[in-house]
Amino acid sequence: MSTSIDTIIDFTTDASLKNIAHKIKNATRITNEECLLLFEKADLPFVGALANHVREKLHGNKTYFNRNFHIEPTNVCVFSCKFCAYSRLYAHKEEGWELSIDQMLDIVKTYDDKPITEVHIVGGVHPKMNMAYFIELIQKIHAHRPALHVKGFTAVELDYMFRKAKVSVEEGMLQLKNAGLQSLPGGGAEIFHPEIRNIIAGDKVTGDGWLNIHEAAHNLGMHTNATMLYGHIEKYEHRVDHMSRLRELQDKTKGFQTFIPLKFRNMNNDMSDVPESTITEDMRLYAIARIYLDNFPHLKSYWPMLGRQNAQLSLSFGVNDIDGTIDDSTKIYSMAGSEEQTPAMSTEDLVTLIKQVKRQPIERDTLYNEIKDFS
Ligand code: V47
Ligand code: SF4
Repeated sequence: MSTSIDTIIDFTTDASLKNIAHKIKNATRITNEECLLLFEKADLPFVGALANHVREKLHGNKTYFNRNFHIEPTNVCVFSCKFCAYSRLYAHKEEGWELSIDQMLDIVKTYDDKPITEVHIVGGVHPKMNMAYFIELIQKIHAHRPALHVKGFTAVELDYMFRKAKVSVEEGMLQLKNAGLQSLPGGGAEIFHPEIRNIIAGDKVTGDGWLNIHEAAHNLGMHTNATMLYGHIEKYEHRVDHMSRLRELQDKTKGFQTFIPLKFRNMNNDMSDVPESTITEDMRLYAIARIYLDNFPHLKSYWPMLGRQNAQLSLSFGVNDIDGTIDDSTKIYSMAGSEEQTPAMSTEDLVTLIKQVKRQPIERDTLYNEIKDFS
């Protein structure tokens, strides 16, 4: 059992940290300066107790997962993010893969007799796969299995698609929504601040561009997620800046569902000399995100990248969602050095993982409607 917030308040001698603990107890928002202070000064038990308080107030012991599968249309990409172990430039496309619409539909059909609720489509930015191609894909998936929720395309893919099709962000989003796209995943956010973004992902959509695309989706009533790639060359200030831009947009639109911190993995990429963050630092980040992002309903740890044991641990540090029963088509992390080389967990595995730490496993759909309580 974790320490209660009252015990933490009693035992904290540092006045500014004590004040933050009082704020969280009273459900008062903390400032950016206070968030930075937590990164700089607060130890894991302190932020853990506060985050757990917030988590249990919001969700009790409920821990969500969903049944989904991924389609990765291609790993050929016009961009060259330094941390990416997954993409291949078009000039080396023979080393990569490119799926036709029929091949992707065949993947969808392999799940015909399975109780899957979501397909997650995300991949590299292929110069020849354009908006018309993806509209056709979405329409065909929809026609084949209308109840399947189509969550797809990072703002990076969308930005490229819209620019190539010469449509505005608003017009492009509307066309995809009309074709059957229902929500957006949170990828491509990395670190918004240009000081870092220009170094690690300088040639793709800017932080403002990413936020713009999510805002346009929210304005159409679509829900989206947000990620942050952390634990590389960014400083605490950049994390605070990133989360504050998300909190601000969420105040405006309320369209984000889940914040997903993504731990930088350093294998097979151009940043292999950058050490990975420690597990203590990972858990501190989850906890601080839960404390700071008071308008985000959910905090997700993505087990294929963090590893299942660490994802389980994160359930004590603010996390209330551990994604889904992804099958082994997800290559983005195994290629970057995650311990999950073939990321697949059955529903039973996920339920056991959650129950082992005395939380309540709930299957959800993409929009967090509860499907089944497994407790
Ligand atoms: O944007 C790439 C990250 C993201 C590495 O919304 C890396 O439900 C760590 O966003 N080390 C794509 N991370 C995946 C993504 C996602 C995943 C699961 C669920 C959802 C959701 C979204 O993967 C990229 C990038 O930030 N990534 N390379 C790496 N070496
Ligand atoms: Fe391309 Fe995405 Fe990899 Fe960047 S992270 S190189 S945009 S596949």
